[in-house]
Amino acid sequence: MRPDDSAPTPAPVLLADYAPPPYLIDTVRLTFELEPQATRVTAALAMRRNPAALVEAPQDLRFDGRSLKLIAASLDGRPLPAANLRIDEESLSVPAALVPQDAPFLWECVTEIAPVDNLALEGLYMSKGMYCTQCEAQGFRKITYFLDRPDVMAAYEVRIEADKSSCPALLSNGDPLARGDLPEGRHFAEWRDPHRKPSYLFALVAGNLIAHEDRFTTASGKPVDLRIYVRPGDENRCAYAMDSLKRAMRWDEEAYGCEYDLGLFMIVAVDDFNMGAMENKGLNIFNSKYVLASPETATDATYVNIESIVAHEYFHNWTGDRVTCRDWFQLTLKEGLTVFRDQCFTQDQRSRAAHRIADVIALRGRQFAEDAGPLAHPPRPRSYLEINNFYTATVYEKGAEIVGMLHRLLGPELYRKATDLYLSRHDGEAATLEQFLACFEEVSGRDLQQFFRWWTQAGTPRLKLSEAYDPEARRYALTVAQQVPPTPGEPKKEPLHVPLAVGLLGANGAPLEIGGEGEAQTKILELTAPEQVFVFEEIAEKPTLSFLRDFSAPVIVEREVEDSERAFLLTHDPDPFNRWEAGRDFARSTLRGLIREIQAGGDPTGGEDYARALGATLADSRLEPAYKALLLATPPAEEMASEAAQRGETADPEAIHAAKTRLARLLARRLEPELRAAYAEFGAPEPYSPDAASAGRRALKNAALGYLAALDGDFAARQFDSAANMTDEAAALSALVAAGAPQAEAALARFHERWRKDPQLLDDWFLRQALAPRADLVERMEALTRHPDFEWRTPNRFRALIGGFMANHWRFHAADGSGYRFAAHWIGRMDLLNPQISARIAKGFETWQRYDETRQAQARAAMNDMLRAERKPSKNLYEILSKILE
Ligand code: B3K
Ligand code: ZN
Repeated sequence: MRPDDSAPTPAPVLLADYAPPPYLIDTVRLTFELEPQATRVTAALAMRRNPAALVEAPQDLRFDGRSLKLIAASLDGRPLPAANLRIDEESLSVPAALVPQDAPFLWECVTEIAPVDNLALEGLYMSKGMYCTQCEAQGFRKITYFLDRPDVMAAYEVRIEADKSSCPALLSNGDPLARGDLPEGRHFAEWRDPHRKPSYLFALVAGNLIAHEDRFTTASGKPVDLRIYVRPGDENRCAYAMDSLKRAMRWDEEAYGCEYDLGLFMIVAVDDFNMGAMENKGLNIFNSKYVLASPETATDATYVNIESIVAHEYFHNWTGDRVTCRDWFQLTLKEGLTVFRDQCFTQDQRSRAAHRIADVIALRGRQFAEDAGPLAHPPRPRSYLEINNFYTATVYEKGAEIVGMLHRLLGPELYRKATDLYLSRHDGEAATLEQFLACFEEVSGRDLQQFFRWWTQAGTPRLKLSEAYDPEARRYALTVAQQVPPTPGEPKKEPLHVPLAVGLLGANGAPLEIGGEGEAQTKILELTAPEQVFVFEEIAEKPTLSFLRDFSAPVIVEREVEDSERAFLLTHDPDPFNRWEAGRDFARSTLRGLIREIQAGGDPTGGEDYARALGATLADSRLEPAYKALLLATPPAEEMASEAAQRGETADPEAIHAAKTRLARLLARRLEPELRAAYAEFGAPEPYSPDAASAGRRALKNAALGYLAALDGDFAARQFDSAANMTDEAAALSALVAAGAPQAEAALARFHERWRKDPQLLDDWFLRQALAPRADLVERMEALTRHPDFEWRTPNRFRALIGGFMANHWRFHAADGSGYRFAAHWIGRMDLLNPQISARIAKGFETWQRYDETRQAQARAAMNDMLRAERKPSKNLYEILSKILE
């Protein structure tokens, strides 16, 4: 189905069209005269022809530039009259005849921009009186005319001039050079970044900011000043981010041999930000919610996020900044690799099993859905209309799994050799995935060309298994077949190279000897053919298979097993991931049964077996509290809908909701003694510490509370009233709201009264309500959008209420289409201001084909409405919705 015919159809950018730039920029000098309405930017670029350009004939000098007012331009000091330039909405070109071809030349230009009017938050904009930038992917062209592509790398010098009283802090990349006063209450600062970088890593910040300071000494003894800049009043909420930063710096030295390379590293917290954070060289800019934390205001989950995002952005200093991407199609080269690095860091800092499980839940929830729907694309896409639409779960999380598979196939030593080679060989360069993989091939002597397909082919592989055991021959044979279903634009798929970590268990639950690693006897099998048989000899008894341990590859395993086998693995599998997986699978099969019973009408009866198995694991003293908390969380509605789609069935939001409610109540009743015991054991007040063990105890206690709240609202209300930290307070509030307890309203009112001055907690207050399982939720949402605190232009607030609502599976997919219409109305409004946010949130519609025809018609109408020509949808939103509708 094509969207409305009158919608615009912009031209796509193709990977196949990549050509090196005709010109290069060696150095950049920028002067900013900051004014909210009229900031002057003077740029001086030392340039030359690119000797590696493919075309011999002189080329026009074409700069990217958007929404710029050109004041003056010159080449080698000679002014260029406007009549000599071709300027359109996206660029400025100087005819080839005017551009020196045999000698370096100097391009200078003055442009004017209005940061205060920049509500798209891309380029130079203002957030609560402070100037800041966001240039990735193509925001620099909204600051000055430039060759705004990652393979043009230059050394930068920056001078910032601004009002001294409103902007005491003037920051840019690299090292500070000079600062001083200017007439009329203004002052200046100069910065120099010695490392060549692409324009997307440029950053500038100016405002009333206070630095929380610390110091770090690198492995080779170089001192580094560390500063986290925040608004006055927030400086006592930076300690955890700083501590995370220092741990990340040390970890990167130890795990990758990567040392920091400047004398200063800065982080700035900004309230209005399109995403989580940004890795600008030496000057990371963060969404405040991933910097600020105190026990009273931040939950354990926030602490974990801060730790991993601080680490992620810091790790980009090598994987992204020192070695960047040749073009935006290679985005996963820096993002997949850096996510893999931050995941390993978190696992090392906290519990390996619990965080591997959390990463897989996130991958399945977001990436598998993307890979199975109309927006499926390979981690290295072949075309885009708007690159900002490709900061996806596929590029990031599947990209990380791909690097993880390389780690698994080669082992830790060769993996490290390969990354050492990659980082030294391509230091200061803009690289490709081919160059990255070549390093792995070189150090291992292996041919990894088939493996490369993981980056170029979309879709999640499906594996089918069959087992045969021959007691006479003491032989066990496992046949694995792989198949990738077609995805948009890719009808035919090639087989992939898949590492499969497996183990076999005997009837007593002990691992069988199969020549594998460690006590769990885990063996890595390499699947490369469409179908392959793996034979295990000397197997004395019919084994139970533990397949895809630690989730060794991002695949879907299609295998029907009995609940008794799930219960057996849930008790015995020595691989903690697979043990949890058995429990999750058991929960899914239980919910499936309940859904079927509900659809058939009458009172559902299922769930008793699952409750018994879960009760046994809760009583198992060998398991960590954090792990038990994970086992207690039943699959979200989204996972059940996605599973129905995988089986070729129509997802039924009403039945899923009813089944989940029924199971939660059943578990609460059947496991009440165990849940109360867990609550009593871990519920005693203790001074707050964000460490993993304490967080794990709180997680189990609050998971228990979540169930018990459905039986006893006063129980959760008591915790809400007496909580000494935000983890306990927010958990109690969520439990009350999720259980629809009568005490919920009073708790929400108190929470608002207590925290209305704190933007992050106000976001949370909106989010909790958007997630409420209430039949009348859309009316409630309409009222919330009229609430004076609903500052909808702020991305965090918009994401909390509108994005939160779209994550409320039951209500967003309401049969009457009210959820779709509500979301579409707000996405359409946001699109006029901030297309990155509207397009990202609109992805919530991507699963519309899983549902019945009535819902599909409602969703289609809502999407077509957003695309109506008179609404002038942005290129970002157009690309997402037209693909979803196709
Ligand atoms: N590289 C940035 C994301 C930029 C998104 C541009 N729309 C943050 C990160 O991945 O670290
Ligand atoms: Zn990143």
